[in-house]
Amino acid sequence: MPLTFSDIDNKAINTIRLLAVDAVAAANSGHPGAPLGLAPAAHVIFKNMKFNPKNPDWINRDRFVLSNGHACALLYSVLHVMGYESVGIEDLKQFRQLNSKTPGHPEFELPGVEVTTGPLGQGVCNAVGLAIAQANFAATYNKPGFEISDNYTYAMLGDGCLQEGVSSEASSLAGHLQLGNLIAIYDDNKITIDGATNVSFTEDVAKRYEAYGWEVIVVKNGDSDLAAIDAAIEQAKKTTNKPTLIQLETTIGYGSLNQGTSGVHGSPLKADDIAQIKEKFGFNPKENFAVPQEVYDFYNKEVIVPGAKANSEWDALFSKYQSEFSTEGAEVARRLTGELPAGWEKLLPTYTPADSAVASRKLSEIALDSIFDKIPELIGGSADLTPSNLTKSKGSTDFQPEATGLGDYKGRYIRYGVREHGMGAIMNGIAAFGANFKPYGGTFLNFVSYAAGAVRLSALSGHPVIWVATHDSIGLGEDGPTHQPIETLAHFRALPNINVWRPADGNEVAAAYKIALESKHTPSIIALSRQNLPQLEGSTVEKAAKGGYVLSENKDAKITIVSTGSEVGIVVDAVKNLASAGIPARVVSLPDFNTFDKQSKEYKLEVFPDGAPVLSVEVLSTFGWNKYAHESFGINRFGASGKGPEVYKYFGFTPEGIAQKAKTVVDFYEGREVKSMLNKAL
Ligand SMILES: Cc1ncc(C[n+]2csc(CCOP(=O)(O)OP(=O)(O)O)c2C)c(N)n1
Ligand SMILES: *[C@@H]1O[C@H](CO)[C@@H](O)[C@H](O)[C@H]1NC(C)=O
Ligand SMILES: *[C@@H]1O[C@H](CO)[C@@H](O)[C@H](O)[C@H]1NC(C)=O
Ligand SMILES: CC(=O)N[C@H]1CO[C@H](CO)[C@@H](O)[C@@H]1O
Ligand SMILES: [Mg+2]
Repeated sequence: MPLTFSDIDNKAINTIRLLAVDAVAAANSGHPGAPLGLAPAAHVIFKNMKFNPKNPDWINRDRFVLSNGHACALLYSVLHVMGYESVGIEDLKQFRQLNSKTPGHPEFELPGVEVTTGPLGQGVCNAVGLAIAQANFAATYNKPGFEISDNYTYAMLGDGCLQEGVSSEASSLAGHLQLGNLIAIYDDNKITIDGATNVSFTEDVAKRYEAYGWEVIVVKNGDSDLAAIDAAIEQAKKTTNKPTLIQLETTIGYGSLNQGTSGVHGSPLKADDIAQIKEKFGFNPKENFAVPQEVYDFYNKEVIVPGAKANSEWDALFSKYQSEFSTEGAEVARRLTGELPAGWEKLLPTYTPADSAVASRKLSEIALDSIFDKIPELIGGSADLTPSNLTKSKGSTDFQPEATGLGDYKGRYIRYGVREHGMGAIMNGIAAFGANFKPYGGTFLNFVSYAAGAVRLSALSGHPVIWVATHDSIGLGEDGPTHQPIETLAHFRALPNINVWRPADGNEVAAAYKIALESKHTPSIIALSRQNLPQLEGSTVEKAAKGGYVLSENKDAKITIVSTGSEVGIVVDAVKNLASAGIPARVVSLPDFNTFDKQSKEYKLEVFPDGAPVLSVEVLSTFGWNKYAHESFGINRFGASGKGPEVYKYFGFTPEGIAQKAKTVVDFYEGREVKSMLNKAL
């Protein structure tokens, strides 16, 4: 049913506009332009949405994503008037101040903010992930008469989001997937920071999105035609087999003396401009952060009360669902607590040295296969490397619209296509949906870098997504330097809050999955080999789960060799070499720096004690290893194309080559006092 609008709607919209203007003015920093242009659309969207500000985590709420995150003064103002306790009027006054609840761009932690946005292009991809998660959740659990999951993900995005390539990746996939639950509102104001968009952006966006398989609706007067905005949303809601892009023509900085120019994009309005805009909108120019009581009352009646009612009706429905469908009901209830099925980790395979050598990408496939059926919140996929990175579990079917005949929305395997960055951003959205969704996605380790923008946001927002990153070194061989990672691990190890695993054998792979899946706020990259790796003497899941451990101890060691992944087995052989040359050595396996760094100092000093030098061995950049190692043997150049074993030999990563480096290190440190690199003040 179409909504009706009257004077109070305009007063409410102008209240939101001026709250944003005042917040930016108080901070003397921020972006007033987009909030002034988009307040009408935000108002109409939130009036259409089903959500309960008193229970922001309600699983069946509609989601709203502000992909143009610089417009967050709009979002904070909206959350305030909609009754979110997370944003009081004081919080608006503290906009952009140190440790306020209203930081410079929206952050996931704040109730009402569905995803962290600001890096343009990401938010709309997150919205695609939210829509995928909703479709999967609904298809998995809805029963006739029990629609425990329904409805919409809304996203607002600007010119910048549409210019960023990542949004094209996700939008193309969303069209293919026929995500009718996704409604995106494009702020077509023809302005970015550089001025008019016609200096760089003259494509026909509507045609592009139609070509992706979206429904496109143009609204000519987004500044004031509330009925047209509402009609567009109504139509978008009715279209259930296509996502919808509403191309909304707006005026950036609507009401400002500088409206329609880039001058209002990212600078506070001047005092005289603020005075005139308040008068224009019928507000007292002397008052700041004014919210007329009738506006609060209006939103209370129109949005807050109905939202609370919808939530309590859903609660009643869900409790009937639980008694009617006890298995599914218990499963949903468990997922909502964020706990994995009890004892799931016992399903992970373990290995002994008697087991045969296997590529760790294959070990990863075996691990995923062993848990996939038991963990319904696992939702996998690959950026077009399914057969070679082995991410598709035997039990899985494709997540596809039924109409394609390729699968259905119950499917838990997503064909992302060759779209690593889109995949990363979509996985963030899936994780942000809640219901304990655990997305994982496969690609070559080297191409995780393509998705670095999204990986950084996983870490910043604390989305525990998992990258199954195969072909993790020069060991991939013939594909050569374009495909062989060198700096990749150093880069991601430098990122806060991410586990970067490079497991050496089956037990270490199991440990990586155990920690990755148990993580509630930390993403993981699991770097896996193409080549076969032996099952190591001395490895256990428990030890590897500490991130680093002594694989083979030697009380008389003159050197510790620390290594990761495919080189650990070679180091073990090098140590045998050294033993026959009379040089005792110990071996440390360090599959994940971040997990190891969290162990006690006491434990870390047991692994890296004073007394003997530490040599790191890894066929990647040595950058970062000096945290643990006195000396490093790695590759600080690009790799080489050739057969994997030959490339290893070429760079000297053989038992003999490593033993030679170790001897040089032992000779150099002979007679010197050696302190552990971890034995430090800070
Ligand atoms: C990935 C990324 N690149 C650059 C920026 C800096 N930036 C912030 S807003 C903006 C212009 C965006 O234009 P548009 O989306 O049209 O927003 P409007 O000016 O209409 O508010 C830019 C380049 C950013 N936030 N993210
Ligand atoms: C939204 O909810 C209504 C009512 O439950 C339902 O009829 C409709 O199909 C839902 N739409 C989507 C896209 O889930
Ligand atoms: C570009 O857009 C600006 C502002 O909308 C307009 O004034 C100008 O004429 C346009 N230039 C061209 C070449 O289209
Ligand atoms: C589960 C799955 O898709 N496994 C495939 C992995 O790739 C190999 C070949 O590279 C196939 O033989 C498997 O069927
Ligand atoms: Mg713009």
